[in-house]
Amino acid sequence: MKKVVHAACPHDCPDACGVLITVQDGLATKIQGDPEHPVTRGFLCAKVAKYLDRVYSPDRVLYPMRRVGPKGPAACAAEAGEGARATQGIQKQSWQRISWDEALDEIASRFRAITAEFGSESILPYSYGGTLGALNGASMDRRFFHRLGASQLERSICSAAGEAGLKSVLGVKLGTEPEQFRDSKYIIAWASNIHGNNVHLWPFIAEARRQGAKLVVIDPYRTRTAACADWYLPINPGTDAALALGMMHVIIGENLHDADYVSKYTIGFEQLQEKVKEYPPERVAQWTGIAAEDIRRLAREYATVRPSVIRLNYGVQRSERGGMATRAITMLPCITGGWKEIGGGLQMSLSGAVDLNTEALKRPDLMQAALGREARTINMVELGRVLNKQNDPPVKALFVYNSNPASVCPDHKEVVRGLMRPDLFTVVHEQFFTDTTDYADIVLPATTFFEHKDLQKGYGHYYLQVSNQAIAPLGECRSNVEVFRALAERMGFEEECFRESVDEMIDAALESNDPWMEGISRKRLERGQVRMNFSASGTRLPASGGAHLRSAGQPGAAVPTNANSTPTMPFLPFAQGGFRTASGKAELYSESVKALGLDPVADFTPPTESRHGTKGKTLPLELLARKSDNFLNSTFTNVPSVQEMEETGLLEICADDARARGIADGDKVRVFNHRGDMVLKARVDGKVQAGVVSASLNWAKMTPGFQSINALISEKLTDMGNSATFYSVLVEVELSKPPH
Ligand SMILES: Nc1nc2c(c(=O)[nH]1)N[C@H]1C(S)=C(S)[C@@H](COP(=O)(O)OP(=O)(O)OC[C@H]3O[C@@H](n4cnc5c(=O)[nH]c(N)nc54)[C@H](O)[C@@H]3O)O[C@H]1N2
Ligand SMILES: Nc1nc2c(c(=O)[nH]1)N[C@H]1C(S)=C(S)[C@@H](COP(=O)(O)OP(=O)(O)OC[C@H]3O[C@@H](n4cnc5c(=O)[nH]c(N)nc54)[C@H](O)[C@@H]3O)O[C@H]1N2
Ligand code: SF4
Ligand SMILES: [Mo]
Repeated sequence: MKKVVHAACPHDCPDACGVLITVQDGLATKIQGDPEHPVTRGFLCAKVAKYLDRVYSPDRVLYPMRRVGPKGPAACAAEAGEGARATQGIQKQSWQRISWDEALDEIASRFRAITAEFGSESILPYSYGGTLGALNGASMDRRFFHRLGASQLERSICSAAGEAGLKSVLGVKLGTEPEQFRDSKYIIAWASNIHGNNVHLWPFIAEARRQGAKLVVIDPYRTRTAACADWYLPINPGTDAALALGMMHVIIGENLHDADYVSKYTIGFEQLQEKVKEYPPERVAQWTGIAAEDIRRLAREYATVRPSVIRLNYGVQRSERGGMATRAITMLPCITGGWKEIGGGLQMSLSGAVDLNTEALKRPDLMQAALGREARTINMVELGRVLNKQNDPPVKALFVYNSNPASVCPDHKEVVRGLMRPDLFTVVHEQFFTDTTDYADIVLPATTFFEHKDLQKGYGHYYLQVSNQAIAPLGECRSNVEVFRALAERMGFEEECFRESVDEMIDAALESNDPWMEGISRKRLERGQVRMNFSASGTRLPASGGAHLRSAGQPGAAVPTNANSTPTMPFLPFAQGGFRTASGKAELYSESVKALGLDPVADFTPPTESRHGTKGKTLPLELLARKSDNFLNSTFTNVPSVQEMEETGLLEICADDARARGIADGDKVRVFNHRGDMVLKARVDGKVQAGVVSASLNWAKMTPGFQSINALISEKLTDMGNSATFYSVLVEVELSKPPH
């Protein structure tokens, strides 16, 4: 029997694609994009187009496993007498298959014993972006750990600094919808690797360019998007706040701002006007490496070629002062009034539009009941320090799911040292034998999105979806929801919520007072994507439509995109104010930012670990430890057909910096700082400027010496949001000496 199942890609990606899975006699035979999805429109990125290879990979974890060999990847490889290839064949040497009953019993009894001796907060859950599904991302797991009284995890490794910066101005994570980029005349991709990380925005940009729009890219790395831009501005890492302040110096100084919008909908303009006087283009040029004349031109074009829109992505906020940088950039459309126009404004995260009932999903009240107070919170970025130094109480058990910290977490060597602790009981729920399973005591097999049902929101568009289950779980795989349900039962937790079905949980999540959720039911979502119900809220809709509405023949009229969707009108969240800050205005001056000890307007200080920073004299090069275009953080790195698309193990360096060190393209080089080192292959390809080098994230066990590039990254947190500082790192590079 053949059927086509509607699903949604759950990976940590703004696009949240609509997916169609063809199933023949219980076997998935084809994956394709859902052409009905108005944003992702029928195509998938190259890696997910190969998803059948991932689902049916011979390397999947299919059964619960108990460790029998020593912890660590070296042990696994040595035992197998082979190189450090992450295949199940090698891994099997360290593992013994056990039943689910044995696995659950062992986990429950260890958790009980640890709680009795050290308290329940010595148990730490560790999860992040494996799936963004509302249920398998954060529901039964949270109920379980709340009821257990485990430590809470501050999940700030990715975007917290930027979210705090954005919200300090807007009060909410909303912005320009991707569909409107086709109506823009001036598009700035600011720290935004669109072809790599957000590919479904590209067709809208291409459409705008066919109608004469200009694309500007601001990025220290010459991405594929930068290579095809009309204007590429390489910027020194971590200096974006200076550029935004410099642009506002020009815009305000030349009276190019929208005085009417500013007076109606913002507060703090006078203070901003004073502040930007400190940032004339000549001064900003010294930090950013962008010529003063270019800064002037950028500011003038941005303010006058309209509509203009900024696609701001998370690259700027992985920097020590990333919150402030995001804050300063977010002010730009607030002073130009760009928010009023279809195709104007700014997009970073749009996730604030979907107000799921997270209390019902996560049940934080269970923690109160268990402990009589909030459990302590541990920042996921600081895992290395926490495992090695935290003592009040020490972490004695770690439960990892939806994450691969032994690859993705800063200060990799400290993380590994912690994971090697013989007294640490580690459970990893995974689809594959990753870097982190190398340190697990118990590995549990996890389903992929083909094998379970979930509710899927996106952060790069305004559509909600249900991802239906397409095939039965492989082997003995279980979803996150089912694992924590089973564990709750083993622990004797009797609350009704641990027995809720998946459909009941979806229904509970959708039960929300938010008018934008009106009329959005599970039944509708099961058939396909549904746009947030903006028309239910009294949000101002424009009197005359954008180009796409005109081409549909009815200016300003409702245009249904597909039978299952709410009619779509361009959504302009801030056309008439509507900011969700304390003042209700866009806050160019913010008391809450001041309360953090930061400049209440905005300012620029170079990151300490940068060439202009206080540690700038210690090492000469700034490292961008980037993501790969064809992987998703550390996911997909082990799938052979995906590996073929991505060259790994490179250290990209400019010709001058290479020559000064006697390095030629293809040489083996050592990149190092006081935290760690890694041997990579030099690539002199013009992607980075002098003073900057780049290397990308991969599984540690795929590289010689089992190192992740995160061995060079510090645990230092950002100015806002306690995020990681992956892009504020100083290093040196030298020719690698042969071992003998
Ligand atoms: N193919 C692919 N897609 C992905 C991911 C992936 O790993 N691979 N990861 C997913 C995840 S988890 C996320 S959070 C999103 C992230 O997607 P993005 O927000 O795009 O994040 P990054 O790739 O970290 O950074 C974007 C760009 O910022 C640049 N950059 C670095 N430092 C600076 C700086 O100081 N200033 C400026 N102007 N630019 C800077 C980088 O070179 C990069 O090209 O993408 C998601 N999508
Ligand atoms: N150097 C450097 N480091 C980085 C970054 C960078 O740009 N550079 N990016 C950072 C960012 S933005 C992020 S978001 C983090 C991402 O860090 P993580 O969230 O840890 O992301 P992944 O590496 O994708 O690992 C997710 C794991 O979850 C597993 N998984 C997928 N679905 C499920 C499921 O349903 N159940 C279970 N149990 N497991 C599942 C996958 O197999 C995968 O191994 O990495 C950060 N680390
Ligand atoms: S990873 Fe992103 S672009 Fe690729 S299929 Fe998933 S949502 Fe779409
Ligand atoms: Mo991320």
